[in-house]
Amino acid sequence: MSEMKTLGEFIVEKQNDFPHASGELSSLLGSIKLAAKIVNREINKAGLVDITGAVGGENIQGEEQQKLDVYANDKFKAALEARDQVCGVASEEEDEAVAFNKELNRNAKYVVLMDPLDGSSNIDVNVSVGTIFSIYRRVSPVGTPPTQEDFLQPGHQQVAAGYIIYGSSTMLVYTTGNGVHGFTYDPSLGVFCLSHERMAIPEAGKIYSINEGNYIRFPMGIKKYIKYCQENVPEDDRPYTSRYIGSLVADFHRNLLKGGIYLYPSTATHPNGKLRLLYECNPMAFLIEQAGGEASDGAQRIMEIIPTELHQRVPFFVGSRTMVRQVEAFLSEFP
Ligand code: AHM
Ligand code: MG
Repeated sequence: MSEMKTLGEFIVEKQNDFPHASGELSSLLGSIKLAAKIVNREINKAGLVDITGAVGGENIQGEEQQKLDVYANDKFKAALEARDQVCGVASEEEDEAVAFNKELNRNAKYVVLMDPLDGSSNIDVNVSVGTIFSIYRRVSPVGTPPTQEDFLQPGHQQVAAGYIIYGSSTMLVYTTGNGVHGFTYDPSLGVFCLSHERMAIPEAGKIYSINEGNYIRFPMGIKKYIKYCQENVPEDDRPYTSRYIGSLVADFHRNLLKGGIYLYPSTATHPNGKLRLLYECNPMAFLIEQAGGEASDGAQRIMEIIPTELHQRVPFFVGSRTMVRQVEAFLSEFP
C-alpha cells in the first residue's frame, strides 16, 4: 500500500469523475460499506455462536436458506433503506423486489440488486463467501414506487457493481465504470483501505474453475474445452491448473488477480446453468470488462441480455479475454 487511503475518501475523490455526480451514489456505496462491516463481524464469529446452518426455510429457488443468508439480507436491506438513496432492492433471498415505502426512498434514483451471501453453504466449513451487488438508475418516475422495469434492465445499464469477499482478509471491490478498485478491511481501524487500485485481469490465464463433478451433463463444447485445458502443450502453458472453491466471489477474485476463467455452463439437468443473471452474472460481467476481461453466456455478451425475470439463470463464462473466447469457439463448434 503506497498511500493510506480509505474507501470513503476514495469514493468522494472519484465522485467528480462520475457523470451525474451528486453525492447520492457515494452515500449509497457508503451504506453497502457499512452493511459489509456488520456482516463481516458476524461471519468472523461463525463457529463461536449459533449462526451457522440452515434456518429451516427455502428461498424462491428452492434452496435451503442459511441463517447467515437471512442475516446478511436483512442487514444490507436495512442499510440501503436507511440512507434514502435507494427506492427498492431485489435479492436472491426475496421472491419479489422490495419497494421502500418512506417518501425519501420513493424520491430516490437508484435500485440495488444483490446476492447478500453468495456461496453460503461454505460458511460451516470456514471457506470464503461473498456479497455481490449491482446498482441501476431507475427508469420509472421519481416519487413513485419502483416497478419491474427498474429491476429488469440489461447489465450495460449498471451504474456501479461490486462484491465483498469475506476471505482470509475481507475486501470490497467495485466499479462505477471507471476501472476496478479493491479495498482491504483493517479490522483494528474498522476501515476499508485502498489496496488494489485499477485492477486488471491478465489477457490470458492458466486457471480454469468449474464443477467437474457435472462433467457428464455438460454440452460437448465444454467437455472438449476441459480436455483442451488438460492437454500437455508446454509451449501454450498447458495443462492449465484447476481451481474451484464453489464460491463464485472467491473463484472470481482469484482469477481476476491471477488470470483464469470461471465456468458455470448449462447442464442436462439445468439448461440455463445455475447462476442468476441479475445479481450474480451482470455485476461480475461489469467488473470483469472494466478489468479488461470478458463475460459471456457462450454465445453473447452477458451485459447485453435483456432480462425477463428477476431470478433468471444463464450459463456463465467469465475471466481472461482469450480464455472466454476459446470457450465460445468450442461451444459454437460443438454445441
Ligand atoms: P448460492 O448463491 O446459492 O450460494 O449459489 C451460487 C454458488 C456460487 O457461489 C458457486 O460458484 C456455485 O453456486 C457453486 O455451485 P455448485 O455447487 O453447483 O458447483
Ligand atoms: Mg449466489
